[in-house]
Amino acid sequence: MSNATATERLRKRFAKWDVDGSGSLEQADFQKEAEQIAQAFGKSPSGKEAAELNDAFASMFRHLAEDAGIGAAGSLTEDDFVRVAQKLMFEDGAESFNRVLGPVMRGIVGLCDKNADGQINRQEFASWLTAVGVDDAQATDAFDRVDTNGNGELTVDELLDAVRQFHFGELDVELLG
Ligand SMILES: [Ca+2]
Ligand SMILES: [Ca+2]
Ligand SMILES: [Ca+2]
Repeated sequence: MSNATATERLRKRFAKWDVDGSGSLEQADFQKEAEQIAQAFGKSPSGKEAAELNDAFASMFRHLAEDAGIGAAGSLTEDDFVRVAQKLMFEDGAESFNRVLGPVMRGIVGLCDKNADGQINRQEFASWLTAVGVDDAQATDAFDRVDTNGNGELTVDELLDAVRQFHFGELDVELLG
């Protein structure tokens, strides 16, 4: 694991999540992010799936804000974000990470899971990566790396592991856009 890679990836994540470009993260950024993700998956930004994803982002933001010592109505600076996200990933461990990011991942899976079996197959994954801007050629390779038990379906846990590994610099598949 390279700590420099991890920090750089968190800074990029911060920049992506700062949807309004204010230089800090607020609850409102995540509402816009949820709407944009829903639209990228061809769903209505005011629909049920977008609302669920918005709730999931809101609960994640509350956790990060609390850890940073600010209220849920406050703003997270880039340094705050990198510090609390690093603590979550490198100190708190997989269980805490999955608890905080799990609802967001389930929300995205809900948008992408066309056959509604709670898992992501190859075809669903290809449309996921298209929605976040990864080309098809990379999708097959990425699927095999995320599908660690090789059963042809991605579970929420396999997807969460992949996000952690991406942020550890161990995997180059960016699932969150
Ligand atoms: Ca912002
Ligand atoms: Ca499915
Ligand atoms: Ca699997």
